[in-house]
Amino acid sequence: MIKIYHAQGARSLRVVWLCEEMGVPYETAEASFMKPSDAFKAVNPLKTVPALQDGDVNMIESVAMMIYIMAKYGPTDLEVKPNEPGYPDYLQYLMFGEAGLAAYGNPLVATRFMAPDDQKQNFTAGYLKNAILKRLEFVGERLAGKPYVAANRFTAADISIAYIANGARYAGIEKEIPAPVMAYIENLWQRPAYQRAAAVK
Ligand SMILES: N[C@@H](CCC(=O)N[C@@H](CS)C(=O)NCC(=O)O)C(=O)O
Repeated sequence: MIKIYHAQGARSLRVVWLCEEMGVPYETAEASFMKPSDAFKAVNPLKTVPALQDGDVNMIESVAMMIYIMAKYGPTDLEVKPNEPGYPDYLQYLMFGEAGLAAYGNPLVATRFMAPDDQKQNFTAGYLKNAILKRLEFVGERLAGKPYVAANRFTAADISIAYIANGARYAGIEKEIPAPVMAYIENLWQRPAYQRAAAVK
């Protein structure tokens, strides 16, 4: 069975949510980047959350894990196929959720919690915050009131993007998420599979 090294509110939520949507069996194991267990470090020497084990397979990138699970345990409508018109948007937002949004959050969170007081509001922190908010404006404009970012249906790209609500909370900028994007995410949070995933400790 798939084992997901998970911490509530971390990017492992993407993977747990996807499994819940697909009905793929999984188990979770505790993952902490502050106090990593030996088992977790053995799977992910970087100690970033999540990590995944599936038989001989070890993975450490949440979006790649979603792609792997859909390919191995699908088919699923959460994936958009190359012959569908929404495919370019799907690919773009699947990646954008991490590379264009959440990745900017890590140094911002680290600065918020770990930098000396006189450096918490430095140029880089301001740059990162603006980078995230600018990209969220872009998502909101592209959504233009639609409930999903690609293919006119709920897909893994929405799971990828929606994680930024958690990242923004850790970064202390959750109140600045543009209203149309927050409405889009809150609508996704109504899904029973999301609610089951969010409750997994
Ligand atoms: N690109 C990775 C990022 C993983 C990541 O940075 N996870 C956060 C928790 S959500 C973490 O472990 N941060 C601690 C660190 O970067 O050392 C992914 O999507 O899985």
